Amino acid sequence: MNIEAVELRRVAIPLVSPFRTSFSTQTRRDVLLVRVVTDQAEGWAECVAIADPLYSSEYTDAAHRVIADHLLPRLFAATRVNADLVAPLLRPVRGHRMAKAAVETAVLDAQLKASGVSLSSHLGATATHVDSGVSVSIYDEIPALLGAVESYLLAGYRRIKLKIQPGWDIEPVAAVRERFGSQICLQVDANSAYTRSDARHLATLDEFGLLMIEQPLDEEDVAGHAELARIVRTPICLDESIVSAQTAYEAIRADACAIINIKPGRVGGYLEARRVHDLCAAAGIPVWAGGMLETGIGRSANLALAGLPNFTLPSDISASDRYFQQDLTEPITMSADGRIEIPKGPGIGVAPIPHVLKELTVSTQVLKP
Ligand code: NPG
Repeated sequence: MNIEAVELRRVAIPLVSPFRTSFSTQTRRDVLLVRVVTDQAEGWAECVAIADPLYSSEYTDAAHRVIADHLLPRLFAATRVNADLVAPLLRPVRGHRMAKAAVETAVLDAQLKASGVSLSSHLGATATHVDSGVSVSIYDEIPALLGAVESYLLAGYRRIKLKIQPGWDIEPVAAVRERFGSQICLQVDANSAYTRSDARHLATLDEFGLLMIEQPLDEEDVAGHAELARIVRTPICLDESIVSAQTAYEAIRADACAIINIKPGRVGGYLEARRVHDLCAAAGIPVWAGGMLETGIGRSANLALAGLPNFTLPSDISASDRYFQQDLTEPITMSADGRIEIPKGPGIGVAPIPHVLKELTVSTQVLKP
């Protein structure tokens, strides 16, 4: 394919309710969309970086700059491009995996749309539906949390993930177990809010039969997670620490995790995400797809990935209405029994609705070779 132009579009979408984690409270999703126009088709992708560098070092403005100033010039310098060539072309630029993932995914979407192949079949998905889990904010009070969990359970979500932090951990977990029983699938996510000295405290979560504790310690503290895994019985899942197949390999070898959350943006794209999946499958480590408040663009692509066979745990892929009153694409919907269908159309299977996109766009920049 020849790339004719790349559009970098900034979009702001209000969230239906504030999303509070141990690192921030988000009330709006600032999205950077990448549209690649080629001689054969056009492709869309969403960069998952958030507005501030609080989840990882990447953030939206930086992703925008690095794509415009460093990634696209490398892509434009190549005579012909396909998705497999993108990562090697961008390799000289260090880090910036979320930015690289967006560029690669837009090229991949264009390529697959041109050849009429869906992303799910390109990646090797074997499932037609994904088990949907929901991530639940930190609240000021337990009753508000219980109200939220109740509404998600009534909607059909198959698994509840509670965001935790020091001071909001044992009590909310105990309250949810007491109110909704031991049958519901429950896990917690700390977004690295704890330190090694909290090991005994975290072990008190063992009595609640949680599916996993996600990323309790700092992203660089792989050895700490391995130590923790010897003290805490609840399986440890890594998110922020896993930025590539290589780091997944190191973490598994170190016995730092029993489960891995795969976020394509965090590992540099869907092709690397598939490598992480394959490596985990070979090592007997189950995986699930993380989410980063994606619009329908990113969410559809995540559904394709989550159809791979080692995605055996419910993913953070909720229906559009969990976050947005109006999604950028046709809304992603969940069945009453908590399953979401994987798109079958070419590429990511969706595209933005033009008038919605226009309404929510904050700025547009077009770059050409
Ligand atoms: O359902 O899309 C979703 C969000 C799931 O909790 C979720 N995401 O720490 O994994 C996380 C968190 C997140 C959201 C992280 C936005 C970074 C940005």
